[in-house]
Amino acid sequence: MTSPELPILVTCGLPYANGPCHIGHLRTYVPADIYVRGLKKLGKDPIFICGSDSHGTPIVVNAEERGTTPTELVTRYHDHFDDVFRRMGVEFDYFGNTEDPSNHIRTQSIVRTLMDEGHVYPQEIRLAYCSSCDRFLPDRYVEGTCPYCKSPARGDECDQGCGRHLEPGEIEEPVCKVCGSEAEYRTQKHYFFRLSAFSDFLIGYLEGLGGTSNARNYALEWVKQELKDWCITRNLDWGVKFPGSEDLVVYVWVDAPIGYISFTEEWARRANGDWERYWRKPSRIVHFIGGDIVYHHCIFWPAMLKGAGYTLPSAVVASGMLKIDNKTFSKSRGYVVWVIDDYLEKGLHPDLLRYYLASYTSHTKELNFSWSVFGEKVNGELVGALGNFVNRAVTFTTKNFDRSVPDGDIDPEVTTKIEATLVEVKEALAEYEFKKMVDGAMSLADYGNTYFQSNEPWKLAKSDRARCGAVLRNCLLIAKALAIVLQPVMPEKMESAWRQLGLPGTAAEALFEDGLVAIEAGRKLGAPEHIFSKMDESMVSDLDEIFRARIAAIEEKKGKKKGEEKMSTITFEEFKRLDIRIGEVLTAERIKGSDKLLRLIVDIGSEERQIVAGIAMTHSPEDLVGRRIVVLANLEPAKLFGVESQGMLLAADLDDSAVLLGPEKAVPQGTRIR
Ligand code: B3M
Ligand code: ZN
Repeated sequence: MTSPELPILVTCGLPYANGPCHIGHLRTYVPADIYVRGLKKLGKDPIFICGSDSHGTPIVVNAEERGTTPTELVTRYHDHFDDVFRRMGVEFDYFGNTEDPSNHIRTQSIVRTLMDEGHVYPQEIRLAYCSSCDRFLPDRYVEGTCPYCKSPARGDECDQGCGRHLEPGEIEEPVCKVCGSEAEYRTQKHYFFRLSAFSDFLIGYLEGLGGTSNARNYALEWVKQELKDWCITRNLDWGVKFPGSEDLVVYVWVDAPIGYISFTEEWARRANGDWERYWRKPSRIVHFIGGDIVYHHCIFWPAMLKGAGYTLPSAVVASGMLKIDNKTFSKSRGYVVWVIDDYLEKGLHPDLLRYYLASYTSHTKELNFSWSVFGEKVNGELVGALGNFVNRAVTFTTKNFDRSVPDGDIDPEVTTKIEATLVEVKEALAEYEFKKMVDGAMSLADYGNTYFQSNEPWKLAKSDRARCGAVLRNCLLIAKALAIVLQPVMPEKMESAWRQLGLPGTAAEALFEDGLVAIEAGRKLGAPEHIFSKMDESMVSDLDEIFRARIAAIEEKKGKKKGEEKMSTITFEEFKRLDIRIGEVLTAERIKGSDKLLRLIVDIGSEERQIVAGIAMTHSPEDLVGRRIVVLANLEPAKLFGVESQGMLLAADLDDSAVLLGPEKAVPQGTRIR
């Protein structure tokens, strides 16, 4: 008796709907998409589920800082991620949102079950409380010191030190993130998930867990140390209400993974599917996640599923770190590549980045992104090896055989090479080794080039037309096999190859095994075109320049800030030497050749002065005339754009714009400021 195949569900970690997509995100999503496409090529029928994570304190804090609502913020970024994924060819069957009603309902149902089963208990705990803001300070609302390694840490995570998850109340020397005052500790009733009771279960479960060894091994180490019960409630309005409580929501790490279930339900509703096949019965669930959320997926999540009676994940696949230009990825320091602004909007094809992400290194190792390596990969591997081979096979056949596939036997050696490639590609998929998959395919492309070169079809065209035809038919088969094995990695580009080969249907529908089936003689090829185009050096350096300019700008700004902090004191005598006065702007005009500078004539009481001010970006000359301003009158004159400035206008330096200072009420020009 053969057992029926298990239904397969693949998910990706849910991006926080809290900021734009960068290539750090894609390091998880692109390989997951390749995996799903690969499964389809094995004849399987997986569903691929993801969605945005809309809860948690960072989103509330961010919305507050931007003067908007969490709903507005998460809707915007939900749409953004949805758009980026489509444009990058990451094709989810359903992309949900943890704020959707179905996720609230499923989360509350699971939490109730856990309570009914005795896995959740109430307990009074000490929590950071800000008396000036008059509120408890959940997670990101509080900063302080990590109790384990003493590094600066934030509420729920030691992000700069040991990386531990911190439970509410654990952080030492808490300070309110909103108002900066020292927080105190107060007690309040919260709810805990009895994680400690799941140790034995988890050890057994993890030993059999598939996926990448980094996920399994880290998790096993943690479980073997000691598991603490897990506080699953927070003092917040935004989130999924804790059942039976008006002022508590569940911790974001409860309702976020439950999104995997509720999104499957949403998918089922639309696709006439059955979500319980995946979550209530034996199935194969594969989670693709970033390496920093192994704890949540290998410990919290399976314990919750076990406690509530749902199907357990079969595999957790954790991606390695991302570096940008060999430096640790960091948005705040500018070591980031934004998918829309820095990549897609620059006219770069999504498949090139997909190829880079898959082929740079093993999925669990550190991936470095740099524009120079990007350029080399595109030019050397895609244009030089793959594109060149397909193009040679197609154009040569077009020219010499009137666009139709010639007759002739397939060389056993070619069949063997394709078979070996297929074996390697399938193994690679099973091991979640996308680099191995691409390397296998690219070695077939190299083989193709060598085959073409050594058989010299351009000579055979004159000396042995039959053999020439056979060689080309072999080449076209190799090209077809390449289009199939690389379709999961570069879906659009490989459809272009498919069309050129004149094949019926799409490269997407083809199975791996079809890579061994020669194209029938007589079939008409499509019009040849170059699949990839070369990136010239100036394009690569322009992209690199954008990236470098951003880092430099950030460093300059930071340098400025530091300068401000370090300013030393001056004496009153020194201060008295500054001649600061009220002035009135008499005339104002732009300075030719400069976007930033205005030339002002200012009446400072005793005389008129010409002052050059860098405010043209924020102020129009008309608006300045007649205005009372503050002038440093005895600053040494200096020439700016060839115009002498005899003093300086004072303004508050707000990021990139200047906010002019002025007197509180009418004061005559020339009045001194002390
Ligand atoms: N929203 C993002 C992260 O920590 C977080 C993932 C949730 S997966 C259920 O990478
Ligand atoms: Zn406060």
